[in-house]
Amino acid sequence: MWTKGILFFTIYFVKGIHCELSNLYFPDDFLFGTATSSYQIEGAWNEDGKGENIWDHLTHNHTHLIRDRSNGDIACDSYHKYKEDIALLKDLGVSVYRFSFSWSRIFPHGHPYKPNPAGIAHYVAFLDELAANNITAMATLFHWDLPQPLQELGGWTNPRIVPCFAEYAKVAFENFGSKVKYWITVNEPHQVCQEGYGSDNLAPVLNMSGIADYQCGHNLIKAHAIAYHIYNDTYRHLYNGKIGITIHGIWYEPQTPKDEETADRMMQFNFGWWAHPIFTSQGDYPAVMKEYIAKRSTLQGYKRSRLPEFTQEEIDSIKGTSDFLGLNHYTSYFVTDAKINNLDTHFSSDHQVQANAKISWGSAAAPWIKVVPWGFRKILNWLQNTYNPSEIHVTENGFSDHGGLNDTTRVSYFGQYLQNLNAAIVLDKVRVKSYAAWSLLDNFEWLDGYVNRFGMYDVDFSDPNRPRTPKASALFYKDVIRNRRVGEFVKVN
Ligand SMILES: *[C@@H]1O[C@H](CO)[C@@H](O)[C@H](O)[C@H]1NC(C)=O
Ligand SMILES: *[C@@H]1O[C@H](CO)[C@@H](O)[C@H](O)[C@H]1NC(C)=O
Ligand SMILES: *[C@@H]1O[C@H](CO)[C@@H](O)[C@H](O)[C@H]1NC(C)=O
Ligand SMILES: *[C@@H]1O[C@H](CO)[C@@H](O)[C@H](O)[C@H]1NC(C)=O
Ligand SMILES: CC(=O)N[C@H]1CO[C@H](CO)[C@@H](O)[C@@H]1O
Repeated sequence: MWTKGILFFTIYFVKGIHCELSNLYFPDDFLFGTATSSYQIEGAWNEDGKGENIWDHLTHNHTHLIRDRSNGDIACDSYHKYKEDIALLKDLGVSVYRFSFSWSRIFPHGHPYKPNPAGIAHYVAFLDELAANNITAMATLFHWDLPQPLQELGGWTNPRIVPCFAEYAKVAFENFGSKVKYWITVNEPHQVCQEGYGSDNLAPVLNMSGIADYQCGHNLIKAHAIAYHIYNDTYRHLYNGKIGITIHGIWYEPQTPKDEETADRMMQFNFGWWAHPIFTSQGDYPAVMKEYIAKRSTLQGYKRSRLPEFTQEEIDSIKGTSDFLGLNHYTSYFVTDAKINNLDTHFSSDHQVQANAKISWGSAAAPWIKVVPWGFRKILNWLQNTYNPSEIHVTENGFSDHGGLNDTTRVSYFGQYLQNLNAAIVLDKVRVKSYAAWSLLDNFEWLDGYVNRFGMYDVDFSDPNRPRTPKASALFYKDVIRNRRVGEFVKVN
C-alpha cells in the first residue's frame, strides 16, 4: 500500500541515485551484538575479593553528584545473574557480546601483585557460558572503573599507570585469551580523559581541563600500545584473536560550506586526538591539535605546550597498534568557528569550535543525544577515508528514555541508525564487521544513575531479583537479526 510505503520507507537521495534503505540486507558474515560494561551491570561491588574502584568511591563518597543518589552496588546483579543475561543474548540471536572485565576484581588494589583467583574464576565461568551458547566474546579491559588506589596516585596522569595496565592486560590475556576473540584495550579514551579529568561529567571529576586531560591521554595511549604489543608478541600466535581500541565518535558537520576546516578541526580534536597516533602512517597527535594548543599555551605564558610530546621512538611504537577501529557512535552536531579570546585554560578554548544541534532534531532522555541518523553513515565513510582501517567494529550505538516496555522512540532510533549502517556497508563499501547495540539491559548510567534508560530489556531495580523484561526494541532487534535486514518500524523521532 502506498500510504504504508510513505509511512515506513524513508527515501534517501545519495550520490545521484536513490534507493530504499529498508530493502538492503546485511552481509552474511556481519556480526550483530549488544554491549554492556562491568560497573554498570555487575553489582557485587565488594564480593569475592573485589577492591574499590573510582565509581564505587564516587557514588559512596560524593553521592550528591549522582542524579538519583544511586550507585552500582547491586545494579543489574549480573555478577550473579550472568547465565540469565546470556540466555537473553541467545534469545535475541546475537552472535557477539561486548562486555568489560572489572580491573579491581582481578587486581583488587590496582597494583600488579597477587591477582585475585576468585575474580579470575568468575570470568572464566562467564566466558565458558558464552562459549556454550556459541556467542563470540568481545572483551574490554578498561571501561572506566579504575581501581581507586591507582587514582590516589594520580590515575591516568601518573606514568606509573602504564606498567600497571600492562600487567593487568597480560594477566587477562593469559587467563582469558583462549576464550576471547576480540579485545578492546580502552573504551572511549576521550570520555575517560576529557570528561573524567577535564570536566566534572565522569569519575574522577577532576575538572582540570586543558592540562589533566592531555596528561591522561598521553599515558593512556602509551598503555594501550604496550597492551597491544604484549598481545601481538606473546599471545596472538596462541589464540589468534584481534585487539584494538574503541573511540567515541560524534559526527561534526560544517554548518555552512565555509565551516569545513572548522568541522575537520573538531573531528581532529575529538577523534584524531586518539586515532591519529594509532591509525595513521605519520603517527603522533594531529598537526592542528599540536598547533592550536601550542599557540594558546604561549599566549597564556606557558613555557611549553600543555599538550605533552611523544618521542620519535614512542610515535613509532604506537603506530599501527590496532587490528580494527572500534567506534561508539550516538549523535552528530553542526559546527562553526568560535573566536575565543579569553585566556582560560580549557579544551573547548583550545579547539575554538562551537557545536550546535538543530532545534528540529529529536532528543534522547540524555540531551546530548540528538537523533541524526545520516551522521552515522557520514562518520563511517569519514573513518574509512581518513584512516583506512582493515575493519571497523561499531562497539556501541543506542538511545536513552525514561523507561517503559513500549519504547517506540528507541525502535525508531535503532531502525534509522541501522538503515544508515546498512547503507554504509552495502552501498558505500565501508568495512564494518560488527554492530553492538547499547545496551542489553537498563543499567547504571554514570552520573544519571538509573534515571536514563538505555536497555532493550527492562530491569526492575525495586525488586531484589532484578527481573528482566523484553521491550519492544528487543523484539525489533531480534527481527533485524533473524531477517538480516531492517524491517518496518514507525519513525517517531
Ligand atoms: C553451537 O554451534 C555448534 C556448531 O555449529 C553446534 O553443534 C551447537 O549445537 C551449537 N550450540 C548451541 C548451544 O547453540
Ligand atoms: C568545574 O569547573 C567549572 C568551571 O570551570 C565549575 O563551574 C564547576 O562547578 C566545577 N565543578 C565541580 C564539581 O567542582
Ligand atoms: C605484530 O607482530 C607481527 C609479527 O611479529 C609484526 O610483523 C608486526 O609488526 C607487529 N605489529 C606491530 C604494530 O608492532
Ligand atoms: C506503543 O506506543 C505507540 C505510540 O505511542 C502506540 O501507537 C502503540 O499502540 C503502543 N503499543 C502497545 C503494545 O501498547
Ligand atoms: C572518607 C569516606 O567516606 N570514605 C569512604 C568512601 O567509600 C568507601 C567505599 O567505597 C568507604 O570504604 C570509605 O570509608
